[in-house]
Amino acid sequence: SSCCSIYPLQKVFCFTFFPSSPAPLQRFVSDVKRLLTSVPWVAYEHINYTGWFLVFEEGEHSFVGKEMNDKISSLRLITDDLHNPQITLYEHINYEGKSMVIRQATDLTRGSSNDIVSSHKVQRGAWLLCEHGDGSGFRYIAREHENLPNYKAINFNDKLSFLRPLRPGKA
Ligand SMILES: [Ca+2]
Repeated sequence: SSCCSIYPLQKVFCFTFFPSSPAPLQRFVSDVKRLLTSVPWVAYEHINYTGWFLVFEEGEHSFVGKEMNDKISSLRLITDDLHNPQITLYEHINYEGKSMVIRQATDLTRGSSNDIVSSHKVQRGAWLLCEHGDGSGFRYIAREHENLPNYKAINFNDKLSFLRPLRPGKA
C-alpha cells in the first residue's frame, strides 16, 4: 500500500506520493487514478479550498470540464465515512426552531422548508448544500461531524434549497 498527500499549489496539481517500494511509472499512475476515483474529491478555484468548486465522485473520470479548466488551485479529498449519511437542519441559528433529519438527496423547494435553514449538525457523511433546487447557485460542502451554528457566517442564511450526500466509492 502507499500513502499520498496533495498540496494545494496555484494552478498546479501537485501530488507527493510515497510508494512502499519503488514503483514503475505505470503503477504509480494507476495508484493515483484509483485514489482519485475511490473517494470523492473537490477541486477549488482558489487556494485554501475557497472559491467556486466542482465535486468529482466515483465514475466521473472525465477530468475537469471547460468550466474549471486552468482555474483549479487546490484539491481536497473527502475521506469521511460516507455510508449511512445523516444531517440535521435547523430553522434558526444555534440549532433552534424547526428541525429536520435528512438521510438522502432532498429538494426542499417541494416542501415548506425552502429558504429557511439557518444552522446544521452533520451526524454522518459529507453533504453538498445548494442554493437552488437544481443544484446551482451558491454551494457548500458540510463535512462529517461539522456543526455550523449560523449560516450567516457563510452568507447562506435562509437560502438552502437542495442537498445531497456525497456518494461513497467502492474501494
Ligand atoms: Ca432561518
